Amino acid sequence: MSQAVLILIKPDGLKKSLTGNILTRLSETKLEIVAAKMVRVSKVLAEEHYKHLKEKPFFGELVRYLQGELHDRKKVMALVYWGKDAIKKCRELAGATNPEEAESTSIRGSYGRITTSGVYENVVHVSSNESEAEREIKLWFSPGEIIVDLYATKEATLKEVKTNIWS
Ligand code: FUP
Repeated sequence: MSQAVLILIKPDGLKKSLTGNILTRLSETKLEIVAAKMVRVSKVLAEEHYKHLKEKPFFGELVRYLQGELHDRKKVMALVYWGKDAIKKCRELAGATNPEEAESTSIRGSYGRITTSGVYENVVHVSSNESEAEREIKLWFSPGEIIVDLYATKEATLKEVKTNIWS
């Protein structure tokens, strides 16, 4: 069954120049990239993304990590991969959440580390299941940024929304 999955190349992955390497690894899955962009991550976005971990002692540091505060790289690369068993395929390539437990040839096993404060710097995020994938994709992307119709949409007329256009 075709599925969508959110992938984030986190600030440590960008700082270590792993983007090309990670995309090459992910291309082994033969999945289709249906959305991609660079994102400057606000505190609100990072907190919402990791809201299931709000009670954890490492939550504050985790939010700072996703915002790039620990790596002087205040951005992440966000992508949506789409295709058969997308979540399972991408999570297998990513490896276990804890880089020390991740299979050594996986992305996290190869490039992740645990900081002295205990946060897993694990290079990539991969949605854990279909409902999380939907929640996360809707959080990171608007419908027009994705080249296939993944989820139901509705028409809305936005009035007085201030935005920048090319001059
Ligand atoms: P995953 O689905 O693999 O991203 O795992 P989680 O949602 O459980 O964890 C999200 C992030 O929290 C991980 F990417 C790293 C961080 N984390 C820690 O730093 N320490 C922990 O003990 C667990 C998670």
